[in-house]
Amino acid sequence: MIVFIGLGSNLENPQTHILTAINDISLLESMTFLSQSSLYQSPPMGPQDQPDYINAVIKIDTHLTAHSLLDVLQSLEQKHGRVRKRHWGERTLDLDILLYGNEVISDERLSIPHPGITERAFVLYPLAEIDNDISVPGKGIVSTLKEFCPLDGLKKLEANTL
Ligand code: A4P
Ligand code: MG
Repeated sequence: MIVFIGLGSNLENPQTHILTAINDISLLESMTFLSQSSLYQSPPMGPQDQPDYINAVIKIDTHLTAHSLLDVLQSLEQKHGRVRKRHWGERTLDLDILLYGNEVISDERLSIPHPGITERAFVLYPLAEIDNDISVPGKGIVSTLKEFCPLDGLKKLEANTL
């Protein structure tokens, strides 16, 4: 299954958290790393008294079910010292399953496509960088969705390596 994963961090050198997480994911036997967007910086969505975020999106191929993939990603979040504080609050590493093929999943653990995709510049712009023609089930094509989504201060970073 082709899967897009959104990465976000705004604590303890966020750029390093994102890049090491991408590297960790690329080494996992349960998935094949296919491509990644640039890193992007943006002001926080939600509580404003927290640092700017660094975000990126990666594309992988995996045989894992969406729920097993979530288990793997959550243990990676734990490895990066993630402590859940407040909703939409600061975090060392946030891993969201944005798209799982063309599947629509809605249960107590998973909402796929990720409900925030269409309103979040820090998700849509990196997705479009990987592939403008990605389809978000029930919502449309990424390039079109992007036209209706203001940048909200999103900036592409030049340095994308450790
Ligand atoms: N969950 C449901 N669907 C999914 C999915 N598709 N992928 C469940 C991953 N997890 C999913 O996650 C809570 C639960 O969501 C998980 O246990 C899983 O079962 P969480 O990350 O602890 O949730 P949260 O932080 O309380 O809320 P939420 O809505 O997940 O936060 P977001 O959407 O991750 O947003 N500003 C900028 N500029 N950039 C950011 O990346 N991120 C956030 C957090 C806030 N502001 C931001 C950014
Ligand atoms: Mg999350």
